[in-house]
Amino acid sequence: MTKTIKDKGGVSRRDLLAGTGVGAVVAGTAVAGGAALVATQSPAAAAGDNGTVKPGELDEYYGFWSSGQAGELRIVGVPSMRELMRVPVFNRDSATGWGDTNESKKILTEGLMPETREFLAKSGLDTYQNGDLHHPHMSFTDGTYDGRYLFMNDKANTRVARVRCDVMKPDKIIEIPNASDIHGLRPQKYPRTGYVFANGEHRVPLVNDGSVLDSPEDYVAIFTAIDGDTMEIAWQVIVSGNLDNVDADYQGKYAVSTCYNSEEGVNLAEMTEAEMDHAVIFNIARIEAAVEAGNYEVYNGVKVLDGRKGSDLTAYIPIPNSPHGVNSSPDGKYVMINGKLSPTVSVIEYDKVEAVFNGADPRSCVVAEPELGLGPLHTAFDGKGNAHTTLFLDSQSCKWNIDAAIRQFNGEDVDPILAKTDVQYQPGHNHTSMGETKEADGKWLVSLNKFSKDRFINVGPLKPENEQLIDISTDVPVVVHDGPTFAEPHDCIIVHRSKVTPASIWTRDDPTWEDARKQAEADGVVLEDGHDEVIRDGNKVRVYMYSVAPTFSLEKFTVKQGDEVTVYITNLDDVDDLTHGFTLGNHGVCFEVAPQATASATFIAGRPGVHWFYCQWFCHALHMEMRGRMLVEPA
Ligand code: CUK
Ligand code: CUA
Repeated sequence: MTKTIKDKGGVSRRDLLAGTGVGAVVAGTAVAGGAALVATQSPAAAAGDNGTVKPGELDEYYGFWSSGQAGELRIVGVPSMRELMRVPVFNRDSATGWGDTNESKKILTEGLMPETREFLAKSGLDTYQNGDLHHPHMSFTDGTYDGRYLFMNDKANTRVARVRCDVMKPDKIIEIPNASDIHGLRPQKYPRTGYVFANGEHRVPLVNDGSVLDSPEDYVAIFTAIDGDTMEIAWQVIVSGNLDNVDADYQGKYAVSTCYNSEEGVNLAEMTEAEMDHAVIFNIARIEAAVEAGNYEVYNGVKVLDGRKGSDLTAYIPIPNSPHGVNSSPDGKYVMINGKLSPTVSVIEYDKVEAVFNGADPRSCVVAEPELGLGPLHTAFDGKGNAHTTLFLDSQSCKWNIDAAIRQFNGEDVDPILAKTDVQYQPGHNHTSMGETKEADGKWLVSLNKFSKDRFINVGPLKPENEQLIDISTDVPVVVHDGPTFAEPHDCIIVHRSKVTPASIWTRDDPTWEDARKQAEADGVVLEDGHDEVIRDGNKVRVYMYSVAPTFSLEKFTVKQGDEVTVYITNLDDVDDLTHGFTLGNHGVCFEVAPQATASATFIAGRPGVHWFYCQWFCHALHMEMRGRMLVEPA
């Protein structure tokens, strides 16, 4: 049964509940076994202050949100659900100049494969213009967040990016060779990150050079381990089936991926034919030993090991049916494989995995398989032994007890389901506060719902999604906030603010503008000095200037039509929140220069004439006056 959105004609149950004036609507739903849970609201929600962060108050958590096909990372305050910042990663951004400045272009291009750069150049591009960012995850030390980096995938163009948590900007973006479409991504939790595991979702020929086309039996999917410190690829493993999501354990022994399409088909009918697919468990020690022993082939400069069925590097655990999400429990004992086309979540006990690698029946590590409802996609944890699973088709979040599920699996007459909460509508990922770490605190759950339908005033045919904040501190979870979002956050993490300490101003020796610093030195300019200069070098012109609110140090400079001009701006203001910008009229040039940063862009001087440049970041009472002229002489 697919849950439809709402009765169009009459008054629905949701209308009635919504009419109580409590923002929180929860439906206690009759569950298998007959015990109906009573709809409830938490006392705090009734008082109207749960999830409310008053003006001037600060959030307790950072939410790091993906944005799917928008290609950026978003920072959201939790529990207020206020969007605090957007961090462009795989996309271009008009406000900050990400994708246009020399500094960002370097990060966006240097990790591409040479042949990619070559074919993009033929289209007049330095790099891809889009990305599909599904999974942002923070680096770990000893099973919890360490505040160093965020890692994230680009499904569209097979890339992985790293964002520095001190300045909240990407510093490395790499293309993954041999794989096709990086989807699942998680960092190693223990002892530290360490590896970043990335799943190539689609099966392609290895090597994909056109010599193999329409013989899918020769296609493979590739699992990649990236060194999170260097952002170089450590090794890759070929697997059977399509790879979907991945998680790591809390002992540093295993990574676990879901695989659908064990049929290895190429169309929908073929891909969903079998009742059982599998989870594949990667044995990290054995893989490292095989690398050490030289048991690999090198493709595109990367060590590739064969982990297909029958290999001793991997274990294939049969799972019903096209499983999707994979989530390790914070006690480190279990990993949940979410059934998607099966109403079940399969619980694998990590301690039973070693026996499987030593020849035991692969299903012997499955210790529970509770039937939760239709379309289980992802599971989050409260750190108190309970799990919350999104039910896409039922449009519900299901709270269940892990121990009870195990006892039920062992034949005891017990119902593991504790509550079902309606969400609006069709949830994909969910996430709890600190829930993917050993410090899961059981306070908040966010349900990332794919459709908002009638929850907001109509904005036209393209609707926002709806991300709901759910209070899970009480026995029955309570929805306390609706949050519209633009396309299309798949996943998020909720990180206690004590784990992250971003800087307020840049430090002058930051590596981001190292190229600018070197060029300036070669030109006899010291960037920090309050030094401005216009250097002509053939038809290349380098313009160095600095900004101090509310002025640019150069009020004008002169170039010739057709010159290749690079403008370097150093923001000498060292005051918190005093960002300047540089927008050059009619040249497509615009970038951010935060306090103490240097940024630059290169462009061809266009039409002869006067072109104003101005600061586009409001910085001062005289911000409108912060401008100057580029004079372009006829060629
Ligand atoms: S996936 Cu989108 S709902 Cu890319 Cu993590 Cu599950
Ligand atoms: Cu500087 Cu506005």
